[in-house]
Amino acid sequence: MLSEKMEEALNKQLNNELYSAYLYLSMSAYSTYIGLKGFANWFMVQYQEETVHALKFYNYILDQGGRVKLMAIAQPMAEFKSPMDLFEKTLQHEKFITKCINDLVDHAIAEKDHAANIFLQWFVTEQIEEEGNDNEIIAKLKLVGEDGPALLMLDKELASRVFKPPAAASED
Ligand code: OFO
Repeated sequence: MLSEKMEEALNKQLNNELYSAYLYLSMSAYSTYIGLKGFANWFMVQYQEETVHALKFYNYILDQGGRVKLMAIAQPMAEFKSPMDLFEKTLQHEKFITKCINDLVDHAIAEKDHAANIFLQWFVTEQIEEEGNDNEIIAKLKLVGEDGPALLMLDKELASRVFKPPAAASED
């Protein structure tokens, strides 16, 4: 069972996750446009992961007898300065999402909503991985600098990322 306030907060996060998907789809398109197909693949996988995150909120709200209220998704940015800019903006966005998840956990604890708290723990762990991935790629981009061949090697590495649906994502 969900309180009205918790239902509203979870719907807001469902919207945030859909925005995340939209943002990374935009970044994927930009990467393809500038000739970095590996970067484009990385962001396309990220887009798919965010869609799964959104569906987890969608399913959880319904499982708890709540109402899903889909809201307008904000327009994501389409222009970026460089590959480094893409990942700095990605990290910045993921830090925002981490704060949203932490606020939701605080909310669940304050309401003694143990089910929501347990549900949200998956996202707490996921955010550690998300920020870690971004920090790792930013560190590599710092090493690459202005070196074209090194950038193409990193592009090749990012081309190998494969979408793996998290366990039971379609049901949870
Ligand atoms: Fe990027 O983790 Fe969801 O939003």
